[in-house]
Amino acid sequence: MRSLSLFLGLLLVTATVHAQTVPVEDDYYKMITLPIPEGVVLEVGGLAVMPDGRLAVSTRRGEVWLVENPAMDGGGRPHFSRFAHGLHEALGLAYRDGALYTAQRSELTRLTDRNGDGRADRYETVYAWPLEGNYHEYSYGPVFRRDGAMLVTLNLAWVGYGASLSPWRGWTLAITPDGQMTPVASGMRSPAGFGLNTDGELFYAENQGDWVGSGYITHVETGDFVGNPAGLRWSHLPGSTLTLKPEDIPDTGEPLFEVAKDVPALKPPAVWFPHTILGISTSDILPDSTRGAFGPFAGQLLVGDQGHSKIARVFLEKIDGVYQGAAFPFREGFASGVLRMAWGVDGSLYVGMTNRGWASTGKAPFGLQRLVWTGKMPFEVKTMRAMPDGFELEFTKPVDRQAAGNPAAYAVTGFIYKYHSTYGSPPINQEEGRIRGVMVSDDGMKARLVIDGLREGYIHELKMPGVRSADGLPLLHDVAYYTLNRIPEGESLNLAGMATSGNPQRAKTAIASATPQPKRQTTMPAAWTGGPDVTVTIATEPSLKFDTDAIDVVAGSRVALVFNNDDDMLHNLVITTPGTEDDVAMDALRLGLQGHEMSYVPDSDAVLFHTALLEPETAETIYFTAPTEPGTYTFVCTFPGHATTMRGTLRVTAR
Ligand SMILES: [Cu+2]
Repeated sequence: MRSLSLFLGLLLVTATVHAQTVPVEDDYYKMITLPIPEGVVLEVGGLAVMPDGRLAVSTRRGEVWLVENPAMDGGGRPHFSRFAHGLHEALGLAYRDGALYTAQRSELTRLTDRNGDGRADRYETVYAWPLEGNYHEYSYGPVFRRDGAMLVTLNLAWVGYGASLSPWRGWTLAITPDGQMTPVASGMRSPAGFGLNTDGELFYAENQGDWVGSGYITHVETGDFVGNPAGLRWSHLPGSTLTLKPEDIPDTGEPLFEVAKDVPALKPPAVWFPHTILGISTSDILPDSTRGAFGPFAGQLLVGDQGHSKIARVFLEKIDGVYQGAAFPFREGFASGVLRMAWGVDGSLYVGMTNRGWASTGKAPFGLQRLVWTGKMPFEVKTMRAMPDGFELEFTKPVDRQAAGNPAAYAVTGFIYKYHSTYGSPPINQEEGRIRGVMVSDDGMKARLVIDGLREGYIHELKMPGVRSADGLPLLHDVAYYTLNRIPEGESLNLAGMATSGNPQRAKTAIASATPQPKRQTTMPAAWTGGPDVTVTIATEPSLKFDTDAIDVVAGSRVALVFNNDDDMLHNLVITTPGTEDDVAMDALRLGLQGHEMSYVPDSDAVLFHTALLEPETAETIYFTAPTEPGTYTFVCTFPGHATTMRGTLRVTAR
């Protein structure tokens, strides 16, 4: 009886907490939207805060705007004035000594206002590079290095795969203010974001694609090769810091850290961002240099994501001279695709956005927002450090020692991605680790986990659903992804006196893989001796769209549907029962680590028919008998983030 009332009491507490008091990100970090004057297309490519607090914004459309009073102090509105125009896709901006510097497609440019009228009257080429003209040849930067040189990164072209069509595409370059260029490193595919950490070390953010299984950030040093071989075709040029050739890179699908054992110049990522979970397109990297003005994460990195309109947080540490660390969710819900971040003079964060004609979960085509810490302390894992036999978590607030000391409060899974010329990768080699024990510090600020089954080179997902703060709250984000490049040497913890897991089951369990998918028939059924009644072809269009809004088929007819993915990213095509397409898309998003291998098709009665998840420039034909019930069905791409724009109607008409 007592246990029943205790149980009911717990239920009540849980219900109350859920109804009223479970905090959300917005309780700690407020988003403030800056009003942009009508007619200004502020597709943000670069942000720079001037010493006087004005915010300079460069745009994909080739303009530079100066924003006075961006913090809207005293309730005043920001004032926008145009500083420069006519630039070719200005995807970065930096301020130094009275000048603004921006990377255009083909050059690094210095903009100065000599007569002080608030408009640039001098556009100077600092250094120019060749350009082939492919749409995907973005140029980013600059970021000032501590020695005063400016860093610029050059995107690969896209010709059905990443290609370096002109010298130094796929490289990071260092350029001095007087125009001396030195190549730094190669292997970049789509290096939209890069920045220095608080120690002045360079990190760049990569986007999933060919040779890139998932997004990541990599520590970049002179002479590094960071993954995509296309840029290596220029390694013979004078000044190259590499001797590797594209053909030196084996295309086996082995994980990158394994290949790096045979290719010493190949640098594994410092921290991976699991695709569709922590984002789909990593962008800017900005260290928290606010010394506490922005909250408890001083010194850590913020990393933007364009497609998911959000920002992740990264704790880095160095083991045996190698960077590694944990990525955590931080703040989602921005108005458009997050591309750039910059600190305001008051320690708030300006976030510059564009969806670049692609799409993002934030629906606006562009925007400018400011993120302000409310001063309230979120309950978060502040740091996560590798230990010889597990991890040490440090919290922002004291934990409930009993809850956080229970091994069942945690779950750990290791996995990694393939390294190959194919676009993207599913998570592979998944294995659960076993939490052998947990020791919580006396002050409740730290938990030491002893774990069986940690693997060097692997990403470790740590879920912490059972952890509670001393005042009863769940973690604001109860998951972390730690990239374990090195397991530190040292003494393992003595488990005596620790809470240990009572379940001595298998230390390593391969997770069940691919479920059968009978709703996808890719060969014509033998019974269709006369062939299909109708063959329909649907292709893709840029900006996350199908090229077909609606198709008509007769109820019960035999349909061959050709889905031709001629886009530059992964897509599927899923036909759903009427009115369920949004639920199916949401279920696909929740598949998490299992999503890729399931082609982002949830196991649901609402899914009628579907294709596989198709690589760029591939096609698949599926065969199905149209529903016998006339009506309006929807076809949709359920790859996370695509469903809002990538959908059409299947009209089934009566026979
Ligand atoms: Cu799609």
